[in-house]
Amino acid sequence: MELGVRIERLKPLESVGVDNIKLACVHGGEDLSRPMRALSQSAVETLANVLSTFKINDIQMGTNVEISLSQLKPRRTRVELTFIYFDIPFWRAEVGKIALFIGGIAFENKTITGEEFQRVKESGYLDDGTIIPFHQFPCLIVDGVSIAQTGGIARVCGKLSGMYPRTNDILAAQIDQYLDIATDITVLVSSAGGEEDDEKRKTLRQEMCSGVLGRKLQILDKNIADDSDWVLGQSMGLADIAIWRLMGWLSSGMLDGIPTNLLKGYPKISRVCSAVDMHPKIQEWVSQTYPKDYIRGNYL
Ligand SMILES: N[C@@H](CCC(=O)N[C@@H](CS)C(=O)NCC(=O)O)C(=O)O
Repeated sequence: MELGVRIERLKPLESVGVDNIKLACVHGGEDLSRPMRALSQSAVETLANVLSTFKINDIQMGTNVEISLSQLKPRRTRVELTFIYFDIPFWRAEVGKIALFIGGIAFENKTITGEEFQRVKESGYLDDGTIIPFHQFPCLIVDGVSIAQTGGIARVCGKLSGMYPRTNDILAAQIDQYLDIATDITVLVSSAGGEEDDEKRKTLRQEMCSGVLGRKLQILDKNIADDSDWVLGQSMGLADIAIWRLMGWLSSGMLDGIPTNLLKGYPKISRVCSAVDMHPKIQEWVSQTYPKDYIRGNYL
């Protein structure tokens, strides 16, 4: 069941949250303001987290926000989370980490060195005995259970943070499509990394840009919404974050053979990347966790 929350009053502040907006709860035309007041503190916090993903300009008096009732159920106050990845902001880990950050959910950030990675590839365990299911990263430990695979991790983090629906299967599948195309593109581009000869690798990537990679980007661009800043819907979501970081990597100039103007010709991908990059929560995350001179990409 979806619950409509109407924004009744908005103070002109820079961020959106339950403190600076007055909400009215409506469902099917029925005013549910009283039950709204009866919501538990953790439900109100969840609501605030969902609302904080909106840009201030997207929210006005009378704005209707659809929120799944399950998102408003009090969630467990404490889940022990450890995110394990390399010390780089690659999309595979960033999409989950940023969802937790936006949701205000604390997690331990564990980085793995290249030497330990080689041992994990062999054994499937960290040096401290933590299980790494498929000998790959990222890996998320949730209350002692090791979870692998970028998509699965993103979904868990999204559910905990309210950024991935628990009851809307269609929206969930739509989000999944973009996580999976991001994986397809990553696998495609990474395939050239196996070529040890520098010149041949560069040529392979150049050919990709005008060939298979260009085709994928064109198809992705075509599938992005026309009427919003975002890939799907009216607020930033997991799909946007995944595309932003993936394209940031591809257009950063760090991959020999892939030009920094890669996104020229893909206006909707560019638009999404710029919108994510400017989002206040992303700016906050970047300033807290990225090296000062880190090139996040060229969005044109
Ligand atoms: N299917 C996995 C792939 C993850 C992956 O390839 N991770 C890389 C590091 S970014 C890795 O661990 N590679 C080592 C290997 O595949 O053996 C996912 O979606 O998370």
